[in-house]
Amino acid sequence: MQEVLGLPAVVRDPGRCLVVGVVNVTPDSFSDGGRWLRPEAAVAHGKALLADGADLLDIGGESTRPGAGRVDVAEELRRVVPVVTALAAEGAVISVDTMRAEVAEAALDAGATVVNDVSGGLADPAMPGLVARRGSPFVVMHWRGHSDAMDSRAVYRDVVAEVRVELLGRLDVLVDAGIDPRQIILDPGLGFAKTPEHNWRLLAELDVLADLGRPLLVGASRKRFLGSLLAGPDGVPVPPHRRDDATAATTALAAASGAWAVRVHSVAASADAVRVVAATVAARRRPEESL
Ligand code: PMM
Repeated sequence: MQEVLGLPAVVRDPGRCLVVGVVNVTPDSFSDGGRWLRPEAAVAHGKALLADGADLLDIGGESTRPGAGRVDVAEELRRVVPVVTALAAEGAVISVDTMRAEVAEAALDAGATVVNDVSGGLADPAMPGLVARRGSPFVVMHWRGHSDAMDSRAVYRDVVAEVRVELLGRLDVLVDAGIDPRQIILDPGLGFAKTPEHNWRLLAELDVLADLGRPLLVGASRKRFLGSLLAGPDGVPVPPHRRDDATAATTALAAASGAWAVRVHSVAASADAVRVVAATVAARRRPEESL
């Protein structure tokens, strides 16, 4: 597994795919909007995810569901900072899910370690400079524009090849901006300017992206393509909270393809799944020890 500069020892090399638990402090996220909007509820939820086996917590105050508008920066800070402060005090390793340098900086000051930017540093020109200056691990997701426009940009001739090239392009730009490449974690951005077919294709060929020389984070949890897959005869997608078993299946697939981490809303089954994959991989590497 490739090194990520700036991570604390507890999550540096666990010998398996890491599990990142999601804490959305938002009224409108598609998967869990409104449930953890009060800081006390968000903190309690974060603690429950840690108890279920989360290695990191990803805390965000802006919904990126398709069609969503932007939240203003003061409100995003108001949602995120107290929750980061409280969960950092519990010893959690925290990533802040934000496209804004100002929010990222406040979260880092409050105890966050990782910056998770779904725009990969494109939405805020100040983000690359901040990440370079702070030396924080930086999740760079594949992104083609804000949520109100992304569905119209889900056009590819070869989604895997194009996501690969566009992520490599971001890597170049960010390194030119002064970020150490060892800080960078890449993410294919499932559901962001992607149709269900694009998401399945990316999941099927994650190994192509896992080969880019940087760790890969995969966020399939509760996304629409899982809801559509599981639709009943009426064709109605199952609701987000009924997508967790399918999410755990995607965790196993991602871990088996060499993903560094998965980002999930419900942690327990994924924490088991990454251990199953690690044990299987370890057994495969020691054929002389098997009967
Ligand atoms: N997906 C969502 C939000 N943040 N961050 C990364 N790095 N990768 C993702 O796939 C991702 C993300 C959308 O899901 P949510 O609104 O339910 O959290």
